[in-house]
Amino acid sequence: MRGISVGILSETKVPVGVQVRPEARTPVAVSSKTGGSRYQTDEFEVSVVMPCLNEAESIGECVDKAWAAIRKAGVTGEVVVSDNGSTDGSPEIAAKHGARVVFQSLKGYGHAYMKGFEEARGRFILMADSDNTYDFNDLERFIVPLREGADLVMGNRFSGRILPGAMTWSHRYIGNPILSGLLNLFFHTGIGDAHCGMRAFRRSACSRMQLQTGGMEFASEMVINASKAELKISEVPITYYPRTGESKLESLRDGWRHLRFMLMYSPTHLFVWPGAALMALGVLAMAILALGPIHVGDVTMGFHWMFPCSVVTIAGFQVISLGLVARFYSLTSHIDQHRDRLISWFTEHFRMESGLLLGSAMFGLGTITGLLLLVLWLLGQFDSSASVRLSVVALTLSVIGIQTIFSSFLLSMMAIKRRGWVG
Ligand SMILES: Nc1nc2c(ncn2[C@@H]2O[C@H](COP(=O)(O)OP(=O)(O)O)[C@@H](O)[C@H]2O)c(=O)[nH]1
Ligand SMILES: [Mg+2]
Repeated sequence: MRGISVGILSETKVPVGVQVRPEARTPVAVSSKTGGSRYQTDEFEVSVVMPCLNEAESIGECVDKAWAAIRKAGVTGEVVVSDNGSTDGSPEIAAKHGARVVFQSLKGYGHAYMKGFEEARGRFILMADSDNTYDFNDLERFIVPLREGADLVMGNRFSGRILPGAMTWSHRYIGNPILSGLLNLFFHTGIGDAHCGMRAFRRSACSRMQLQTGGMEFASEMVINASKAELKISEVPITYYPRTGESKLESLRDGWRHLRFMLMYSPTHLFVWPGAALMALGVLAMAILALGPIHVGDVTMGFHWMFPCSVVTIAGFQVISLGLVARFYSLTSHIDQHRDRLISWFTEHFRMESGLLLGSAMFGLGTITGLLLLVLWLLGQFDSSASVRLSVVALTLSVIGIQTIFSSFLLSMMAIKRRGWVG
């Protein structure tokens, strides 16, 4: 049934918390900073939300199909189309076919969806592209798991079908597997098709996903945040059809945006593990070389090799320190409230004074050793190769000591906000 008024809404730059439409049944608007809905009560069972950017060739058909699916499923519903810059008359076509068109002033796929979710009034939201790639008849398959308690239902094109011409070879065998693989490696979501554009979720779960990104990386953010918020996620196999009209996705730009988002949402993977690997490599190689030259075939590796090892060790330590600061930052600034084992251990055991003591001990040991070597040199008893080896170790220790002292201060400053006072 099409029980609601149809038409294009003007751009809604109303302050949050203000009722936007005059309809008697419109519930009171509430805050919706994170992609959550502005409506408190469920007006319909399902809101079908579509983002649209210049899809004049397909939008009308998609809206018709969405309405047909709502009727077929026998549920109450609405079709919301979110536009933020079409120049081909798509919004007018969508409205003519019975969609409620909402406008977003900010550009991008993510922003369009956030506006659509904000304006949705269904108990469940089904989201899908407006390019004929998804079959709205699948609506019921998405609603059933939601009715049974799932919070988010993801379509899975790989366990369903991908029709010839629907997905490019590079997306199917390179882009999607790499990005989905990294997503699951970093965030353990277990989702088979993390970039599928057809999904449904419980509207009340929307604000728990804390959605913020404006571009195509929104698709990753939703899956990652839903998983971090421990929402109940299920998957349904679906069919993916060839697109009508031109794709708005730019593979390299958007692939990078997904990757960048995943890295920034996981400081542990971005900083801590690579830093730890660098440092372990540097320390190990330096320890071996400190004992004397090593021979690899005809090549002899003397103390000169300790310089790059020292650089690698210091770089590794700096990256780890930055990683801990980044992790703390995401905790205190509420970017990521999830606590993995590393951060739990660290927040429990880290004390600024311990960091200062450890840093001072390393700095002191390194500096005293350096001074002793200086005295030996002044006395003319400087054995070049053994002393240089020792001085590289001493310098490395001093630099790491200084870094430890100041990183401890910085981490404690960040903890002030979290715990009320330094740790
Ligand atoms: N409103 C709006 N919709 C967008 C934007 N970018 C993409 N879309 C829509 O989002 C859906 C997905 O984009 P599409 O080009 O199909 O990307 P693909 O499915 O990854 O190839 C389509 O319905 C587009 O019309 C945007 O910046 N604003
Ligand atoms: Mg598409």
